[in-house]
Amino acid sequence: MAGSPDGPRVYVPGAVMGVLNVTPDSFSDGGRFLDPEAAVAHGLRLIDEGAEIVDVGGESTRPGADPVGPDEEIRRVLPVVAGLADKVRVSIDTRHPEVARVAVAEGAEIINDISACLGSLAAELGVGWVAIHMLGDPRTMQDDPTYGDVVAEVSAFLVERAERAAEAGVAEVWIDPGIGFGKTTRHNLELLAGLEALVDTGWPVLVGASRKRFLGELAAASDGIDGLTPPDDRREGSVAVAAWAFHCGVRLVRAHDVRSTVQAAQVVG
Ligand code: HH2
Repeated sequence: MAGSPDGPRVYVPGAVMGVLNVTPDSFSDGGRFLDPEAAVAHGLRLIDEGAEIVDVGGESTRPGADPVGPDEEIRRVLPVVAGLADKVRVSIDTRHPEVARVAVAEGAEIINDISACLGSLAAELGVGWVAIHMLGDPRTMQDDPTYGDVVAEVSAFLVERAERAAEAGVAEVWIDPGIGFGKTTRHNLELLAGLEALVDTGWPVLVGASRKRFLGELAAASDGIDGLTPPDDRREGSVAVAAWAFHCGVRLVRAHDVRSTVQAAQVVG
């Protein structure tokens, strides 16, 4: 919500980034959009449902995932970026500079970067950049992640990266606490509880908790069953996190279930 105490209240809803994984092995939509036509059709659906950005990725970064070489990643994402970039803002979800370069040449406007190392490339290419916090790399990040104060440490890391990128000339910098990237369920919940601290840094905040494992764990516990609910069955928790994030001042939520998340944005602003 914006506006002075005496002036009219102006509601500025948060925005939604739709997830489009062109991979065989993503934890939720893996294998569903490997065919470029199916992927572009899904991207168009996400736009219809209200996504302001479609995030195209060609490598799963779920815990334990095997890395993918840049050539294969480019082969997967390029036709999809090309098919969507004149219809919506496309972000390229990659940690590989070669992939970011060709995706931007094809029309991607934002580099969504789990390595948090591609800020100078974003400056060189004149595109936006998302710095995500991750502890280690996807293969090992869930091996006993440890923090003193997770909110303070993640925040300090992101602010340092964001300042460096802005100094290098990136005009659009986002910071993202990296829910699930080297974090236990408790760390994820502490980061969500502390989102206002990230928002208070003044950098626009993006949160991506959609369908992640900790939500499966919490949903199973509330259903009174052992283990995890499957990713497709984590929508309620995902939308609850989105509503909370928007309430805390987060401007962008990355989501598989775009329609429900847009509704949360409209309700909470
Ligand atoms: N999480 C994933 C991928 N990209 N980008 C941002 N900015 N924030 C996130 O939290 C984030 C992200 C992992 O989720 P997903 O893409 O759905 O699965 P996978 O890595 O298995 O492809």
